[in-house]
Amino acid sequence: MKKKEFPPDFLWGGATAANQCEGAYDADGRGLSSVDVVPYGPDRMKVARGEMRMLACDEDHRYPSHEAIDMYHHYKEDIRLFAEMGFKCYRLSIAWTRILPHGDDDEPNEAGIAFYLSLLEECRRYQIEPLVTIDHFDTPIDLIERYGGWLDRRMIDAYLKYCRVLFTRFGHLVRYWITFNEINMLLHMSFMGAGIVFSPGENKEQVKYRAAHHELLASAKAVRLAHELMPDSMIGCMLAAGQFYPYTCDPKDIWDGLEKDRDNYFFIDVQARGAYPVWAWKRMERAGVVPDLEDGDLETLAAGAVDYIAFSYYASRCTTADPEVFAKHARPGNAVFRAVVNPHLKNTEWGWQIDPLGLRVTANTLYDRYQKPLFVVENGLGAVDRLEADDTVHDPYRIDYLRQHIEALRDAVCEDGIPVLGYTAWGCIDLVSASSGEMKKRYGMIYVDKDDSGQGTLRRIRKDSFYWYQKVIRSNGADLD
Ligand code: BGP
Repeated sequence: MKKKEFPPDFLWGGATAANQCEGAYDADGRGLSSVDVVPYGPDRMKVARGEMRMLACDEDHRYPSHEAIDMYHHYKEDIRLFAEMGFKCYRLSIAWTRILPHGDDDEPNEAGIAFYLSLLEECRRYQIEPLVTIDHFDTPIDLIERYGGWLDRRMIDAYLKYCRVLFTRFGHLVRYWITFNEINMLLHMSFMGAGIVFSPGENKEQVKYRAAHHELLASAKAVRLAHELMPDSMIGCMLAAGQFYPYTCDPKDIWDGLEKDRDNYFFIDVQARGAYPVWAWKRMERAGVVPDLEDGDLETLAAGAVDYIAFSYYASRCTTADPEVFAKHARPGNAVFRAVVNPHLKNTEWGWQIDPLGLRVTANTLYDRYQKPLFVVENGLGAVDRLEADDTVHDPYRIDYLRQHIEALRDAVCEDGIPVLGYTAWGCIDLVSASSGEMKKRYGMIYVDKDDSGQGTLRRIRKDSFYWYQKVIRSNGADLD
């Protein structure tokens, strides 16, 4: 490989999730899912974290997933635009309840199958490699009502039933799969990540680690099933990555950073190596939260190691062991990850810290730890854009962010030799924000005319970043100007 060049088969593209873009939440037999009842507004985080029970929609709330950007009816136009940008890869997720409306139906919903077949064929028509997330913050409401979400072991069989349908019906069109989106989010947004609603007085940590054990078993079984039914497939895990930096060089801060990183690596250690790391078991024992092991569980995990490590990267994180320093410098707002502000970095409008070099740090750490190929499946800048009267959107801030991160990734690939399969920019078309439910937090290179109150024509408009990314892909990452 020549210096500073991405590999020739590098998979450039973009990423979305069904619930944040498809809309049509009750069309053609689709069942209700966890993400459909997470509302816009002040209750959103409470529901997403599992602190407020909402298993049906009510009149007092608005639910952004119901229409989103209506990709269900616009996918041909959207994929044509992705192809125009030069995408080699499109990461999407399948909505579980479009396929199995109750989560574990004996017969799949053929209308749902037909929709995804058509969408995937459309990708293939433009030589776009689809990358499918099997479960992107998506637990069928019926299963939550019957089982209480992933806390219950029976979720594993339901998930496997769903996987079997996906692999048998779409396996000829899809080579790359991810078992769970950002599996470590289960610890932070337990309803989004695992369909869990906490009861008063419940030991939350115990519930989370039990649910985690079930998702890890399900992931391992899905890997085996994928390899059995689709021998050429590549099936990966995925984490919300971003290294914790110590606030100072005080050894206590270093240890604190290591411990916080372990919260996230915990999942990937199991999925990549096929076993719980020693410290994890000790830690769960000390906290009294060891999951229930059944015969064969450890063998299942051992036999289900993933083929590659996918991750999202938006920012690094910063931490301190000193409670006073923490209180003084804590990140403001309702941040998903508790952290302190890193004084060396700038912030986005939503207070996410911008750290391109952190992507190189994170990629190196992940490869050192697992020695499996990596895939950057989310990265991008959420920002407010303005649609000009002449139908243009000038977003130099987004181009800057992406340029710096792609440069850092290029260093990881070219200078450090890290094998990276591809890069899919998050929310390549504007969509609903997962954490805030807003439309105005836009990531796209394609603008969608819709606002936070749900108004707009849903028209698609190319932003400046559209043409910039087109050039990046055409030059295989050599031209980032
Ligand atoms: C990740 C999720 C995505 C996505 C992204 C951006 O956590 O996998 O679904 O939305 O973050 O986050 P947000 O939409 O909250 O800005």
